[in-house]
Amino acid sequence: HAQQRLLTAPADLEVIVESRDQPEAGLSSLVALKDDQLLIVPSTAGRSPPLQQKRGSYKVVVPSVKREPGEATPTHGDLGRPVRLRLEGREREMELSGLKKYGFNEVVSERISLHRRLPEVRHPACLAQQYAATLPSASIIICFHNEAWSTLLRTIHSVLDTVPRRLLREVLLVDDLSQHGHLKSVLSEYVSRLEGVWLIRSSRRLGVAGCRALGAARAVGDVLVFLDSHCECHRGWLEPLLDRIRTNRSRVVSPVMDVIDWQTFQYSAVPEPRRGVFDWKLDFHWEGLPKSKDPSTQPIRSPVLSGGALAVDRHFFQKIGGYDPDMLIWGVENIELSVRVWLCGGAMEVLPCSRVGHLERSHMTYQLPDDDVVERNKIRLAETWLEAYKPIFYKRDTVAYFIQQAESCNCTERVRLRQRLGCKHFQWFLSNIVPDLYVPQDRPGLSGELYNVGTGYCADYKTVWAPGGGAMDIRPCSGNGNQHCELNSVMEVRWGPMGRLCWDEQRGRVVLSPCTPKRQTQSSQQWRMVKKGGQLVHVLTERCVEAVLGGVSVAGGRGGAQNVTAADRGLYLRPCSSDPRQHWHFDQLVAP
Ligand code: LR7
Ligand code: MN
Repeated sequence: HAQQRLLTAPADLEVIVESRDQPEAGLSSLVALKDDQLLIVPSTAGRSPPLQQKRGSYKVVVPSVKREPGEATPTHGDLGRPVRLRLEGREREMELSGLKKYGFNEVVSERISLHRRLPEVRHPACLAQQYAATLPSASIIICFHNEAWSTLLRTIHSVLDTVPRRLLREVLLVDDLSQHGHLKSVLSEYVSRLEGVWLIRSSRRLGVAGCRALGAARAVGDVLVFLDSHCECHRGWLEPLLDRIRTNRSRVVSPVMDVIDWQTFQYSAVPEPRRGVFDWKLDFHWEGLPKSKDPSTQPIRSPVLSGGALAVDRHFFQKIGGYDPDMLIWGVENIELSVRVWLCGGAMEVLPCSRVGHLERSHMTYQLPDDDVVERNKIRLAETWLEAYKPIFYKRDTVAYFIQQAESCNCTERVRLRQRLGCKHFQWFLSNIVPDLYVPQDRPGLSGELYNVGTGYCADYKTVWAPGGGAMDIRPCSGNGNQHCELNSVMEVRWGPMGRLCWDEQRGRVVLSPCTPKRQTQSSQQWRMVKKGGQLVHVLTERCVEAVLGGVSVAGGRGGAQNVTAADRGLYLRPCSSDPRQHWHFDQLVAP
């Protein structure tokens, strides 16, 4: 505590300073040695640079910050405004190393108050909403692994600043075996001074699901609220969640997850309404919905919820099996929980009047123990819940398929849980919760990698995935499932893990466009396979698909040979011939 106390500083002392009258100095500040003084600069990274000086007495000086008369609160990042710093020298170095270490600008974060105000982003109608006088109490569970000091503390304080005392049973911080020095005794000491906040340490790296399960096991509140360790809660965020659960204990609800920018910490409201979905590679996406006539205060049913902020009745959560304890480190646990909630008697919703900001990092900062962590979690999800639909996933993610072949997943416990709870079948989820999700047919001989005999390459897509579509490409066969496609019974060639893109024709090229409903009349998205010659015929023009590699000369339609550059590489429609570059077959990568 910096209040004019003398500190005795041994070498390499870490000094943490808190100033009551100058919150903008940050909770911890860069402490530089100047003569016999420790100078506190309102900027830093939670730790002082190691002091080179010997043991001695130092006076702590908090530099005064120029302020308008009567201005009590700091201005950096206030109301979610972007903070742009032009740093030089040592501070610039700190900025760059922070970016690398955390995937966000830690120096900016250090300059922002732990109690900053957020902009009002709720629909005006939300402000008039009434909630029951008596609401269930909440246990807020915040798991962290090597989180930065300022973001973790801002998360905690934003909870304490926004949740009425009567609704807050406790805040449980769960340390998932962090190594960073500032998360050790310094944090314990800091937390011990916060009423209602408890720190639990795990002696094993548990990962997101395991860590949350540990917190849940200790919690005593009526409702569990899981929160990422770098969030900022908007005023009034908790009441809508608790009220919705109060009226039906099997509802699992989430705020709208707004975005905090990793460079400037700007708070931005995301477009609404949106819901969470997954594709056939079992990856999670947010998806915008058409604006409905309902007022923007109404809950939005969501097939899947992200894990960033999630509220669930404690008894209901435990009854349906908590989090799958065998989910590794990171990923998929949110999809698994969502599917389970829907199939075992609950519902998932986003509540537009509840908003929480989540800091989106530029990159993932922790090392996963091996490359296949997410794949293994997907296998657990598939083996436990997908039943007959499993092969659709494995065909699009052959890495997962071969892992499962080599060491079959031990999911019997979870399958038994599914049976004990009498959960519905996955087919029910498909037809009732995601009726608009395309279910591939994957017919033998008409699905798989599309191999071109003339080039020895496979049909591919220029970029990974864009909602609008684009030109088809021809590339070396990948074998990993990313090039999987199918010719289905309505003559479409469907592409992409969502199955929403279809082969189409545009100026003589094969392109992808969003699939359109097929009527009686012929569509430009219809294709036919000639089994004997292996040709793929565009029904509307009666032309054949020909693979064209860059830098070679190909036979042009009527005009003879023409030069093709790398940029022109792709699939073209040409008069049908016996050219091997018009010869295709579907290669199955995994057993049906
Ligand atoms: O080993 C670990 N142990 C942990 O305790 C790894 C992580 N964690 C903590 C971590 O400190 C953080 O608090 O778990 C939380 C989630 O990890 P993040 O923040 O590193 O990852 P993320 O933001 O990409 O997380 C998303 O995916 C995760 C998959 O496991 C979880 O479901 C997160 O809740 C989820 N976050 C969001 O969905 C935020 C909202 C996104 C939007 C919009
Ligand atoms: Mn996160």
